[in-house]
Amino acid sequence: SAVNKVPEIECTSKQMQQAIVDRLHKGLGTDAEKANNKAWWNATCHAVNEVVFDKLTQTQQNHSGQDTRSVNYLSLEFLMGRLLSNNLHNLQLFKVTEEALKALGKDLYEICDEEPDMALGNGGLGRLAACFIDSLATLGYPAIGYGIHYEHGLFAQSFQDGRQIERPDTWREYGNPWEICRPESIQHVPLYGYVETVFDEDGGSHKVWHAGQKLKGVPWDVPIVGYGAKTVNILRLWESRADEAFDWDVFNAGGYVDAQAEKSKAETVSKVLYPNDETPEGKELRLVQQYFFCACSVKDILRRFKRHNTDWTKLSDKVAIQLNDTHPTIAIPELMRILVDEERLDWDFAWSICQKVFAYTNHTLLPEALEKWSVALFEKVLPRHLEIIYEINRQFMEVVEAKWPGDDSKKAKLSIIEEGDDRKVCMANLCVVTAYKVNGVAAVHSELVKTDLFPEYHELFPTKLVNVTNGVTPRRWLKACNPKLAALYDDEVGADWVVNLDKLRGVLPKAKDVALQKRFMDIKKDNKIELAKIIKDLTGVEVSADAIFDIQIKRLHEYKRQQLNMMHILALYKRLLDNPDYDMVPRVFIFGAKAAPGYHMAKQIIYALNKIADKVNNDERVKGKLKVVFLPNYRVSLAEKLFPAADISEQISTAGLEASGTGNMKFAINGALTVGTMDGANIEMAEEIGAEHMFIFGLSVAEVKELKQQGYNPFDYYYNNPELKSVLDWLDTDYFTPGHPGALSDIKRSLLEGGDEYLCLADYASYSEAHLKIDAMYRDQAVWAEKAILNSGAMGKFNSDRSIEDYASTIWNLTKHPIS
Ligand code: 26V
Repeated sequence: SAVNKVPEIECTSKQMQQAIVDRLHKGLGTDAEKANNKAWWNATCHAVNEVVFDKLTQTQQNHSGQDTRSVNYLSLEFLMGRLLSNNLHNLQLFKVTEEALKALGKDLYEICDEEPDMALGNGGLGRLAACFIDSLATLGYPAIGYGIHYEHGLFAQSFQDGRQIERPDTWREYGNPWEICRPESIQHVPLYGYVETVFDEDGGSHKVWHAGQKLKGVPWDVPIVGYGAKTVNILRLWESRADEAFDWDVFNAGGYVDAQAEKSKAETVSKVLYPNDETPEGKELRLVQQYFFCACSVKDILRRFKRHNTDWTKLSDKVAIQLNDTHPTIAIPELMRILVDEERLDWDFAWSICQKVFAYTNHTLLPEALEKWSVALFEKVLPRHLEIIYEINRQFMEVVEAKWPGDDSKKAKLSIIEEGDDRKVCMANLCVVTAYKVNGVAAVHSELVKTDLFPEYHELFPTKLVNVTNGVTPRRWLKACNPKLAALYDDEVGADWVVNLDKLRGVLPKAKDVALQKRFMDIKKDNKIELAKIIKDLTGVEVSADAIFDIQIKRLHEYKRQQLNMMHILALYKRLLDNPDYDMVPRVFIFGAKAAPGYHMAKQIIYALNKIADKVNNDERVKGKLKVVFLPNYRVSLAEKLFPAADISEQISTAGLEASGTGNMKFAINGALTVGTMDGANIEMAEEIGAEHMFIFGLSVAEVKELKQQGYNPFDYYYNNPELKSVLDWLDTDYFTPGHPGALSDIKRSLLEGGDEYLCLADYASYSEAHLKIDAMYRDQAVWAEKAILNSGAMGKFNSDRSIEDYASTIWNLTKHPIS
């Protein structure tokens, strides 16, 4: 697009040197002699901010001046990672800053490594939000991300005797140069208390919520720099504080100490990110967190609207609110409450507005992950919102009755309130009833949302459920993380692939070109050598860059099947022990994953993989053939080192369970070949790349359903596959945990007596075969190189700019407002 072509900012190396040294002196009170790398990082960030803030002001003035329609992306998670390298690339100042620092005796890559990750998310859902706001700014759309300013992001992980240890993440212990506090935009949030009905003089009545507690929401803004640096949007993160005004009474009554206790209670609300274990517990603090952030955001949205508007019919012209999963659902009754109780609009009018403002994205089909809150808890924390939900539901039940007269089972299924001993509020149902569009995140997932998750809703609202396939930003996930491959693409297809990833198709006709293949494979080798150094640093294990780097990085969950990968590793190990001449291309299996602290089986799988790694890596008999490494503390910044160095990408979820996946895309863009099931976005990747250029294996969604229907018995596979049996039996011995037989037995148990919910045994043979094909193909480096190029070059569809254009046209009805 024309928007992003010309480098905007003129800046010489001399000027950049001056700016950085200036920040060292005047901003940090130090100098080039004394400064450590952290100080250099800080100074560089502040130098960059001088440009960023300028563009930020321009963008905000422009959007506000034109009263543009904007999208408000509400998400409990934004997994931003580091910002310096990305901002430099998007400002097109990376090269000049690299030169400037070099002249000052500093290495920009080392300086970038000083930055703590902004880990305000768990995994796919949070990282998607981060890619989306990058794309929104790059494309010139008015957009604002709303989230929580967690003091502690996702826990830091280490291993002790192979077991996961969690420690608090301290990303902003010493401040963060990227955020700006905006006390002028503070919001106040009521909680608890009771509802009073006030009778009006005209004979009507309205409700007044008398809060039992109030919080203060302090916004921190992080500038989001679009590529080409025309548009700089903001990510607004809310931090909770005690509301002094509210607690003044306690204070005045001489309760100074009590007031301090109240204060720290209020601050716990934004203290820590909940680790996702796909089984939301009905924790009061989590509900308060959700409401706190939604209340602040909705009020902020309305404040901006009211700057230019008095006519409420215009709200849906100016505002779209995207709910990232059900976590921000409480924004719906909150908007209703403000419109009805505070603005005193008529219910039906307010409801019609709500139905035009909210859209909802579903990110998982796992039934245990669908949020439900107990009515009793709701009544205590948000009494007025519960009343509003009841009224929404009462009216909706009339719609259901009209469609299916007398059908109580339909009503039970569709009701926002789940009846029973412990009545529950079903957040997903509230979303689907209200939202004007509901989307899944890959084609197959969106179909399953229609057929399996919400079939009755789909019948009732046949145009509501749609698909928007996920994507990832090529700025971070190719240009910044893989500079050598990026430079090759600049040469081959022109530098604007960065804003038009379809351009990569230009390399497809040349996939057999020997010179191109050599450059491509040399780059991969360089990246593997770099990763090998990191592996040595982090684990002490030496790996050879001549081996196949086979990588599985994602949250640890049974449906993602790290245990299937593990079974195959054990089989290879066994083959090598049984037959020292067993012919295989050397392989390094690399894992990175955090387990939710309360998820026992996930933690066992980490433990098992670490124990197996210990044994394998120290076994002289398999030296040079097999290595296994589990990298501690997998996070965005580590991912940036892993994707560029991968030969094989493991995408092996049970078909039907991985909504999309986005790591799969990052691997392929960087030239890894996928071994994967027909699940999530793998299916669409196969359409783009050609399934023959991937290693597809395992049961399809339909076959999974059929097998489960006819009654799946893992023992059938266990007894019929001697290798599989011996691998599982190995887990019962103390071979990997000397002196502790049975330490790994519960993994075996869950795969056999436990019923193997995720069909690892059913897919094992097919998976093992796929790996034989990988081994055979890798021996022909020309064929491998060709396939790698065909994979990378065909990934145009999976950039988040395309996803955002899909949202903008099919859901948000948004227009670009490029800043000139
Ligand atoms: C659930 C919970 C429950 C309790 C507390 C915190 C928490 C946080 C997140 C979740 C649900 C996470 C769902 C999720 O991450 N889905 C992933 O979304 C990706 C982006 O669409 C997609 O690529 C992955 O396939 C999907 O698993």
